[in-house]
Amino acid sequence: MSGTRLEECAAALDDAALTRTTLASGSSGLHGTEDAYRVQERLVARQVERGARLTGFKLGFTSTAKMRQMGVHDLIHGRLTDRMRIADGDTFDAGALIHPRVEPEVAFLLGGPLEPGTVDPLGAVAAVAPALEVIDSRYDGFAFSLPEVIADNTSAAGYAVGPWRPPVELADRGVLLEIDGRLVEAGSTAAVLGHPLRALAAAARLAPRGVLAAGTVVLAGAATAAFPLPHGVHVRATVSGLGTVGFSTVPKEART
Ligand code: OOG
Ligand code: MG
Repeated sequence: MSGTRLEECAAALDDAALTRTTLASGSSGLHGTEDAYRVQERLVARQVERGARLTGFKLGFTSTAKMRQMGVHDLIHGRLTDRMRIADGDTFDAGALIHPRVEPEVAFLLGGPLEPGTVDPLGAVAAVAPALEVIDSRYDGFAFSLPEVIADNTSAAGYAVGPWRPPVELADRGVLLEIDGRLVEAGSTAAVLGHPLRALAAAARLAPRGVLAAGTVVLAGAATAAFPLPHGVHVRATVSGLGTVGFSTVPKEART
């Protein structure tokens, strides 16, 4: 694809997010993951031009629960910005989003740079925490091809991270997603590539050089399927041994 065409794809996705409209899958003519990551780069650059600051790196489709839900079977990655950050315990206005979903994750905080191809990624980890990711596809009905979801910055829209703690063993920890105290999804950290540290190793393999710098948050990918995010509820994720993270959503009638 020409540079102009890549830029047009990024602009279409950017406009969809800004105007709360969706694109039809297949409308872009986007094929191939290399072009898709080029579009993602341009899409994120547009957000940065509007003042967003890059804060993190996210992996997607690291669990079979997610791959099955979305019908996409390859690991993908995207970028997180400060504009997507939801403070733990805060109230989040999802009114600017199209059709948000929420999913429970594990987050890593890098204490030092994670160099490409690092075999022992734990050495770069300063802290771990339970996390919630809010995803919001800019495609109709969350229906997309692999290149399309990559171009769309892997549906990234928001993320909340619980209290950071020094790394603990993350193998086979129970993961719960609750809405107003009702259990809506349950799984295990083992669902994330067998162990969330494998997601971190994948990040080291896939991230462009310099992206995984000290202070970067890395989301390992959802351990369960994502759940539609309702208005006016409290959402909570718990990872056994790691703790909880939660936020409330603004009631529909209270939105401005
Ligand atoms: C893409 C985002 C996938 C995950 O944790 O697997 C993702 C989507 O499901 O729309 O963030
Ligand atoms: Mg996710």
